[in-house]
Amino acid sequence: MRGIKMIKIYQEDLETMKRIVADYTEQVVDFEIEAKVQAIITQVRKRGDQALIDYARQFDGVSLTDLKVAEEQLEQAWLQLDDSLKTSLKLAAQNITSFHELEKEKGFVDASQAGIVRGQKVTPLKRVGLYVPGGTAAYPSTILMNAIPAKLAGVEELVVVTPPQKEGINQAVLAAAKLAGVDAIYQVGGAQAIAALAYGTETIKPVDKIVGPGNIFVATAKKQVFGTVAIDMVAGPSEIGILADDSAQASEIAADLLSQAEHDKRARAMLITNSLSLAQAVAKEVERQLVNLPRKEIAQAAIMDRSFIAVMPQIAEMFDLMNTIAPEHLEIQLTEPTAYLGLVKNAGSVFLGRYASEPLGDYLAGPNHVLPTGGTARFSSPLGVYDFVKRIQFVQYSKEALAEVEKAVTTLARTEGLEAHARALESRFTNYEGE
Ligand code: HSO
Ligand code: ZN
Repeated sequence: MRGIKMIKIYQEDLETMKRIVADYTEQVVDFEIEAKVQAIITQVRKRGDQALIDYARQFDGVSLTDLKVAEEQLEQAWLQLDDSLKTSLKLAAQNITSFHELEKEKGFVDASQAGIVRGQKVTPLKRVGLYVPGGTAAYPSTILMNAIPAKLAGVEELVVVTPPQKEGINQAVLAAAKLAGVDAIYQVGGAQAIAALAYGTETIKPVDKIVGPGNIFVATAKKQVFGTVAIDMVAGPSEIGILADDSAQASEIAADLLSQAEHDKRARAMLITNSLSLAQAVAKEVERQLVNLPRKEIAQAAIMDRSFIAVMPQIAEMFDLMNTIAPEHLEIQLTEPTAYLGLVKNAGSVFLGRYASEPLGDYLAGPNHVLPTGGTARFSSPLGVYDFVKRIQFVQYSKEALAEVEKAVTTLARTEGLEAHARALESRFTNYEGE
């Protein structure tokens, strides 16, 4: 079975496997694109709306009279949406809302020391921009996953930018935006959209944070405007890692691997198992199921170039390797899956057991589908309500409480050579006037 040319099966020791998976991680910086993006940003800053209209003609082949999509169009899109799609979107929105409600963060006040009040308050960002890609990658589900947490956080103004389309903007996207409470949609895409959100034009007001997926131009532009505004993360191609033993069904594992492989030629689908017979059965199933997929060309490239099965005898080693990979999605298809949750150190989102097939989470279980990729789950988290708020801290001291710490503060200040700092404190007790 090792002769299968489709998905590689490795039977190596842990250290060798770790070296092999490291080779799959890519980091690309394209200087040519960096320069092009910089030029576009400069044009938008100089020429505002007119630059956006010119780029729409040049890049999208669309002559725009209005950058903003009329409110009635959103309304219409929702009303005219197919009933079963409406019901599905509503159910998804409900589950995403109930899950993300639980992420809401409260501030605190600490008055446990006499004469001292300290605290932290949580405040929503005022304006947020959400980038929605054009064409077939314009996913209504992604609008819900970004917009719902933003709205729950209390963001005042949430605007969507999306590339103008000759045939008009995807109706399902407009409908999802309406359902999620998006405040305005502008027809502008690419690096120019990111520039408009960061710096503002006559029509588009500058935002505080830009979120949402996009192509290499969008990702590069987001990196370039970071600092002027906040950004979410720069998402790479989708990934799925599956840990399975003999209790799993090969056809189901193969189907789940393919679900992420169909996203992108650079997507990664990885199975780590302690069963050679499962590995062989999954490889066969992947090949069999692939032939019938509408997006087989994309899925096949991902399976051949970027995916693998690793057979490892020990469950502890299986987790060790998977934690090194830090996959965006992790399925645990072992007997008693929940018992293993403690061994998961690095993953974006975990799917436990046979019935938690990954696409369930892509659409409607409730956890977010905007997740860290490319190993960044080592240090970052799913998109959530907490990404749309900031924290502000405060203190209040009585005169007596300040007197108690005066010496400590002035000592620290003078050690740092900051005399004015020390005197500011002392001015509460000593009058320097006329000195
Ligand atoms: N699996 C994708 C999200 C998505 N799937 C959107 C379907 N639509 C990235 O995690
Ligand atoms: Zn997906």
